[in-house]
Amino acid sequence: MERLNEITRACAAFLEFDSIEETENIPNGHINVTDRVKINGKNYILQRINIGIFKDPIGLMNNISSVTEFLRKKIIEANGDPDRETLTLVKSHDGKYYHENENGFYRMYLYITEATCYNKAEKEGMFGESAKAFGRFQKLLAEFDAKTLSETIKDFHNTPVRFKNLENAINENKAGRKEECLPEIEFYLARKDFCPTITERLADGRIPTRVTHNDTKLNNVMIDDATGSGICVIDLDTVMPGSMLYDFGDSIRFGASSAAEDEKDLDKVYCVPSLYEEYVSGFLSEMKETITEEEIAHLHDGAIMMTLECGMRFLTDYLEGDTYFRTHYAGQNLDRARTQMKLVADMEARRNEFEAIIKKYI
Ligand code: GN1
Ligand code: MG
Repeated sequence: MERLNEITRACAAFLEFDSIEETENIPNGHINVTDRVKINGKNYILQRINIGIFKDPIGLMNNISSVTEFLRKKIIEANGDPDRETLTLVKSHDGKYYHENENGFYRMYLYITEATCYNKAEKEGMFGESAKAFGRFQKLLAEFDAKTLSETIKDFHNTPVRFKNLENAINENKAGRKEECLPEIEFYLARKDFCPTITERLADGRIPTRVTHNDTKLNNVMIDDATGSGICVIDLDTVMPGSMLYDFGDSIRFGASSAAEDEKDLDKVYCVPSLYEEYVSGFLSEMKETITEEEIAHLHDGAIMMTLECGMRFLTDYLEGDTYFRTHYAGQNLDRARTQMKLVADMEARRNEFEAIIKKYI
């Protein structure tokens, strides 16, 4: 009941209604709280933004409104359907794209009907469709002025900084869990020299800075129920200047894995070559003209880097007492850190095999 009161109160800031017809919590994300709500016969998405993590939520909402308005224009120019192919924010009664009260900071989107988010590629071709959607997203944003975007999380994909954070968490050992995860600590610390591979190339310009999504999990694309194509990229909280390698890499990390992010049986966890190939094919079909030689040369590093980085973040959070990522059971962050380790080791060991796949598409 308390939850329903919270939701009703937040929704009333955006819409006029007598009562909410339906609510459904959408448990996919690890950071914000997301619900589908049905009001006056129409579905919406209500999100409570985690302002402990997104410390400048107004800057964040300015990013999202300018990015979605830019995309809307591009989609209309291409004769697409802007209500389905990009997110549409709902204005509050105060004319803002957010609402804040004692319970939190909220935003509302139109709900995209007849489309679904998946945590695993359930059908052949689905992962490739997500690749095209993320590729198209990045291509459409190529002309977007990166200087107007605020950095919603500082050093988000700065892997050397993430490495330092892990070292600090080990030294501080706040939750007293260090002794439980010595092999995991050793695994991540051993990869220190690899961490700056992308950041140092971005810094000296060998790799171009682009406007990127930075959180390209498969479940951040809506797949059209009727056509099976990736129609809309969602979760725009981390759209910021970055590297194409981040977007490629994070997709592979999550979507080319044989198992869930928190699978306990590590024998089940590896990087699936056929899925990797589907993604490379779809992504490069959209990015062929813009990708540079240096980016191609480091594409597989991108996949390893994003997996390594995410694993370090899970382990850091475990050592700090699970304060960042939402967990559903004790030890989940350690399980997550372990699957990422397994994936990193697999992608390192089979580098030649994966790089041969990339070569086929360039
Ligand atoms: C978080 O919110 P969600 O679940 O889409 C995280 C990503 C991680 C991901 C790991 C803002 O994404 O960076 O890669 O969990 N988002 C933020 O599953 O930290
Ligand atoms: Mg997210």
